Order: sequence, then C-alpha cells, then structure tokens
Amino acid sequence: MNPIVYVLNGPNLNLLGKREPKIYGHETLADVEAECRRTAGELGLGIEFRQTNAEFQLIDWIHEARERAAGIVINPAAFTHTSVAVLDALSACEFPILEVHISNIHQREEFRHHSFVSRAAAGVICGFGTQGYPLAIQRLARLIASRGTPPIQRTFLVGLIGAGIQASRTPGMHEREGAAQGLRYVYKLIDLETLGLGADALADLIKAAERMGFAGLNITHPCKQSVIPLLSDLSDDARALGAVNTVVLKDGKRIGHNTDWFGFAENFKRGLPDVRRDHVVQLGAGGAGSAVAHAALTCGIKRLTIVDVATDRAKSVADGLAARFGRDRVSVATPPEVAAVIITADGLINTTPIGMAKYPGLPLPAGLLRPDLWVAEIIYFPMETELLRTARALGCRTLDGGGMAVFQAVEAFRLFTGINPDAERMLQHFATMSTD
Ligand code: CA2
Repeated sequence: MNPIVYVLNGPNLNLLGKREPKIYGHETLADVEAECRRTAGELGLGIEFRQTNAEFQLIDWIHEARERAAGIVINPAAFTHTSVAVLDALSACEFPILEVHISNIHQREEFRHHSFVSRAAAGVICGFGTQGYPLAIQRLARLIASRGTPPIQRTFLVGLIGAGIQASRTPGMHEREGAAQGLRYVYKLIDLETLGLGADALADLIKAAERMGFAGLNITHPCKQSVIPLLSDLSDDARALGAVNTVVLKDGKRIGHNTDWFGFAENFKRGLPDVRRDHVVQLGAGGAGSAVAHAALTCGIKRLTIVDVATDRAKSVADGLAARFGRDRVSVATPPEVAAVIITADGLINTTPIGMAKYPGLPLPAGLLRPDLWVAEIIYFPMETELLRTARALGCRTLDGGGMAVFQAVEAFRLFTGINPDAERMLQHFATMSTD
C-alpha cells in the first residue's frame, strides 16, 4: 500500500496563472497538481491535492490527513500569516509537514515575513516558484521513508443487507477503492438468503451492525422500503423516493439516503449525453423504478410514461413524481398500451428484472423497437441483456446498467467515509470485474 501525502493549498491559489504572473508565474494550479502527481507517482506515493478558500476546510482536511496520510505539503497562502488555528491543526499531526510558498515571502511586505505555521513544519521552501511543490514532495518522501513505520490507517467496516446478493460486485468496488485511498476498508455481505433469515430480521441486523462499529450499510431488495421506519432521519431524496439503499451509522444516528437515482443520472449523463428527451417510456415501477424515474426527470426528460403490470404501483410512483415535477411530466400506461405510447417516444428505460440472468427474455415485444429509439438498462448481470442485444442489432443508441451500479457505489462510499472516491478508478475496476 502506497503512503499518501496531502498537498493542501490555501485561499486565492485557485487564481494561480490567471493574475499577478510577476509574483506567482504563469503556471496554473492544475499545472502544479499535474507536476505533483507525477513526482509523487515516481516516488511511490499516493496523493490528495486540494485547494480551498475557507479556513475551516483547510483545518478539516488537516484532521482528515492526520488519520490517513503519511505527510503534508502545505501552502496555507494568506493563512500562513494569520492563522493560529491552522498551526494548531498541523501541530496535532504526528507526521512530517513541509511548508511551501511560491514567492519569496521575506522579500515582500513586512506582514508576510512571519509564518504561524512554520513552528509545525519540518522545513520551509519559499521563493522557488511552483517548483517548490515537487521539491517538497521529494523531501517528504525521504522523511517518510526515514520514519520507517507505516502510517496508521483509518478503518471502515460497512456492508450490504439483502436477499440473494452473493454475486454482487459492490463489495469488490468499495474494498478496492478503500485500499487505493489508503484505508482499511472491509465490505461484508449480509445475505438474508444464506443466513436463512426473513426481511423481519432487518431491525436486529442493523442493531448488530451498529454495535459492531459499522460506518454504514447498503440496503437492497427486499428491504429498501421496510428499512425506513428503523431510521432516525432521511435525506430529502430518500424521503421523496420512499426508498433507502444507503444508511450512514454515526453518533448513534441512522441516516437513510438514496444513491440509486444518482447512479442512474450520472450513468445517463455520461453514456447518452446528447439524446432527445422529449418523451420516454419507462418499464417497471418497483423500488429501482421510482429512483430511475426521479433521475430521468431530474436529467431533463420532459415527459415520462411509466408502464407496470401492477397498475396501482405505476400510479403511486407517478403520483409521487407528479407532486415533485408537475402533473404534465408523468403519465401511466398498461402493458397492452405500450405499442401505442412508444410510437412517440425518444427513449426506453427498462427497470423490470426481465433480462437478468435469473429472468431471461425481453421486457417488451422486439417489434416495438426501432433504430431511432435509445434504450437504457439498469441490469448489469449480464451486462448485455437480450433487450440491449436486440436494440444494438437494430442500430439503437444503448446504455448498459454497469455505470449505475458504479455511481451508486461512488456516492455510498462518499457518504460512508466522507472521502471523495475516484469515480474513474472505480469504473475501471468494475470493468475488470465484468466477466460476461
Ligand atoms: O507565495 C506564496 O505561495 C504565498 O503563500 C501566496 C499567498 C500569499 O498570501 C502568501 O503571502 C505567500 C497568496 C496566494 C494568492 O495567490 C494568487 C495567485 C495569483 C493571483 C492572485 C493571487
């Protein structure tokens, strides 16, 4: 596991390269970041490169670094000369800290000659321009190596509660990202089916997870709705959707979130960014269906027709959506009506289980597809469902469900840890797990 260094930048450094080139040069902060990443990579160090204009944020990041980094390179900018609070945060760190200033602060105004933070720094580089950053990283690598002891890793224990979840790729995604972030991250499957338990065991399982120090739980079928009465509070999204797939356990509280809709929205924005979205037909109004419909309307789909064999279910999902997005944007159709409504549709979204390895087949007659209809799936096992295969053969634009699975995990990881995961890395890792 590579040690991680935090490179932290204070106020106004986001203006680098855009103003005052005589003092600070022409390189932008993005150029500095690229150079730092290159240097850190060569030295076998992981890196978090950040900038903020807020003192509290800088302090929070120093606290975060205390628990997961092996050292800090910091340019506190103007806080250098004013902030006892930044000094105190740095003084609480047990690893080496290097202070960097692009300009030679001793050549400038009197008030820049004094640094509060230097007391906590093993060394200071100033007046070397932006070159000071990679030099500081090189020095930090030496100081870290000479300490010999690996940094203390923050530990996160999380899990997934659901039935028949043994093939889930979520544990692998979370654990791999956790390791890459320098964390001890364990993701347990709590499978009601293999445990021989019913959904009524949920309350006991959550209590047990809480007692054993879990940072959070993902919740899936059949518990996304039944978990709600067991929670202390809900995010606005989870409340609107009446479904929870992520519970954060913190300070004795259980906060329910829904990252499924975000997963679909992000996948859609990336995979089908430029498709027409005047009218879309969605098949399925189950738990996933309500989150996907919410995402679709959030992504600018003007009118959505929801189709479900259970008309009551479709109606109640549509009513909830109409209350949030407007009556004119949602309607309901029965399966025999699909042929009529799909004629005017730009796209089709399948949220039914038909097409999964367990339920093979097509969720609608193949004859209703046509080349100018885009088709989106949320199933990722198999990645190419019969619907996608048929649609692709016709020449339709298509979107598989892989991205949704990844982005719901991206958001859950962020909620569990408070750390921003690397979404690209999680996508890449997910792709290596797809074997079908
Ligand atoms: O020289 C440095 O790196 C400083 O930390 C930069 C701070 C300044 O307050 C310190 O005294 C020395 C200011 C950062 C503002 O950066 C700008 C960059 C371009 C244009 C305007 C501001």
